[in-house]
Amino acid sequence: MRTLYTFFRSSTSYRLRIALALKGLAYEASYVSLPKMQHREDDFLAVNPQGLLPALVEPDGHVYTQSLAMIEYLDEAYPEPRFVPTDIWQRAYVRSLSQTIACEMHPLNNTRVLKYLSSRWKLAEDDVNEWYAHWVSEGFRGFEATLTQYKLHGQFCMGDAVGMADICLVPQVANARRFNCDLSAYPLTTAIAERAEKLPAFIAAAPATQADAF
Ligand SMILES: N[C@@H](CCC(=O)N[C@@H](CS)C(=O)NCC(=O)O)C(=O)O
Repeated sequence: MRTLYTFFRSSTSYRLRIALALKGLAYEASYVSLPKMQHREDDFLAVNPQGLLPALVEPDGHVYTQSLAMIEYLDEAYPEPRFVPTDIWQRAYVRSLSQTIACEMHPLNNTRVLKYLSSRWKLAEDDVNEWYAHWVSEGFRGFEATLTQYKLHGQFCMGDAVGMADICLVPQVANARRFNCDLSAYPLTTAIAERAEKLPAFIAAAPATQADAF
């Protein structure tokens, strides 16, 4: 059996829960609490020395870390349904959209960055929230503009098949909503996210449906 190390509110874990559900791959969840700092305890560091969620241990014992690398691994090992298209231009486009979220937005707004702003730089909660909203709007401005300009979207980010960009998008939109960000300037982006989050795999992966949710 494979094991996914996950925390319900971790958006990168959410990406992997969606990916596994879309591929129909069963897993045992091993819950690692970020607020309790369990991701920095020896038991978890023995699995992922980076001390970051998620981590996936496959039945052959191999450990996978870094969500985009994990999603692409799953796509190569279990090709149907595809997360990245076979066409190389479309594949680069899907990777680009995915990285807009995974590299331009998430790293600036993850837990350790927000905590550092308040602990080291003494930012008040409102200022931390403003920081968060600023990078959400920067990221989604670029995401929306890319969708608008290239017009490769259909029901989802790339045509009508759900894929890696949607897997990254839905957790980021959910997080932005949790921080009360105004997303009204990104109608294409939010419409795609709202369509995707209604799919059974996305519902099964949603934070509120996880056993460790509180
Ligand atoms: N680039 C990594 C980011 C992993 C990451 O930052 N995960 C968060 C949870 S969403 C985490 O473990 N945070 C712990 C912390 O910030 O201390 C990925 O895509 O997997």
